[in-house]
Amino acid sequence: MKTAVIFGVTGQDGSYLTDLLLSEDYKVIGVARRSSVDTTERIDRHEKNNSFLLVEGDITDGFCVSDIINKYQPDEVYNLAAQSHVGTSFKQPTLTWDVTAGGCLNILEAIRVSPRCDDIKFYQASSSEMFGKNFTVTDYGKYQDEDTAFMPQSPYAIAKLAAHHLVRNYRDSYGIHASSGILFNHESERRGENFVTRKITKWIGSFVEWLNTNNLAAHQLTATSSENEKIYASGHQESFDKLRLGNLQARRDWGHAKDYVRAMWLMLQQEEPDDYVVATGETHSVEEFLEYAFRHAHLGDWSEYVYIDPEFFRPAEVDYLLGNPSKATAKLGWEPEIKFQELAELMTEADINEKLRRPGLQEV
Ligand code: NAP
Ligand code: F7E
Repeated sequence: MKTAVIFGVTGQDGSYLTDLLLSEDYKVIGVARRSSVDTTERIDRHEKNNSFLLVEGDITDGFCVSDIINKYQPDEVYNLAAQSHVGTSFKQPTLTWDVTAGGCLNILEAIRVSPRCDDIKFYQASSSEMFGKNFTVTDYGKYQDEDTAFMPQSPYAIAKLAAHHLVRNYRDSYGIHASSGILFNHESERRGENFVTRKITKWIGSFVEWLNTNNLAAHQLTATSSENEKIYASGHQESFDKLRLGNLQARRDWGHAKDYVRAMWLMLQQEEPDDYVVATGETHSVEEFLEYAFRHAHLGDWSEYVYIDPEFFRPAEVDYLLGNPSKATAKLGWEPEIKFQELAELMTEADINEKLRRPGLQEV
């Protein structure tokens, strides 16, 4: 039985990777940082599984990371821990740097000094944000792949790029089996609630619940101008706060997290370590996500419900991401199963069902 340590186990990807590794018969050591409230909701389903152990740890504490590596003697180490919100990284750049860049260095050092250094395979969660404003232009269009130059646009992306270079440097310098997955945006029903896709579907879930509670149908709502911050229903006192969003024109290559953790695992099953772009090969705007989600919820025109709030614009934006995953497909045999429309519909349905507690539809 192989042993894997997952840093960032309480996050979206950590929970899907735990599902995958347990199904592959691993012993999984999940590392969660201390918190004043419970953060383990996404992995509670494994609480009673003897192959799953939750331990306390913080990647900014190098001694703690070393202790964990030495105590559990893992075959594979996955670093999914990060301050992962791009907008927050502008407000907390130092913390973002310490966790997202420094934390990765602490893990690499713990592996380097471990007597089992040669037996440990390491995965680093790199990000398409590292490309920032850059893309490769060809006759077939513009995209990002492993050869596209990086031009990061946020403290988060810069910290991720530092970690990315550290991984390459430790691989070249010490022969560590260390791979980075340059993953494009991936979402799910378990996505954090302040990323744009989940923020949209979570709002739809709450709004549908409000309509139901007040016995209202979408056509009874008073048409509101885009400056208005609330939605009113004719003949009713109640109002509902509009969905407040920032830049709707940004384009992303969005896939499903369940597919993407499979790519992480495949990277560590390879003889040689390497870096791979993981993406769907499609790009869509935030506006398109709104269109699909509102249409699926039968709410009509999304623009009636959205208030554009300057608060959610970033000091610098990444306008266009479209990944070319050809290398991952050729070398890992990886392909995404869920694409944009299905993703938007799955997430919308899950958030509506959660609010209405309708039986029948299950989370994937
Ligand atoms: P997430 O949901 O935000 O999860 C981040 C995880 O890191 C959480 O478990 C969090 O713990 C943990 N963490 C934060 N600071 C820590 C610290 N000091 N010590 C230990 N753990 C700490 O992110 P995700 O979407 O699953 O993404 C996983 C990784 O992939 C991240 O590194 C992210 O930057 C990267 N990535 C994500 C995407 C994407 O689209 N999802 C794309 C490319 C790369 P708490 O639960 O306590 O907060
Ligand atoms: O923003 C725009 C925003 O925060 C997507 C992380 O997982 O993927 C993620 O980073 C776009 C941006 O994701 C709101 O300006 C508009 O253009 O969902 P997001 P992200 O910044 O792309 C990468 C690959 C990672 O590595 C990161 O860890 O949507 N947007 N209005 C908004 N974004 C948010 N969050 N909230 C809004 O209200």
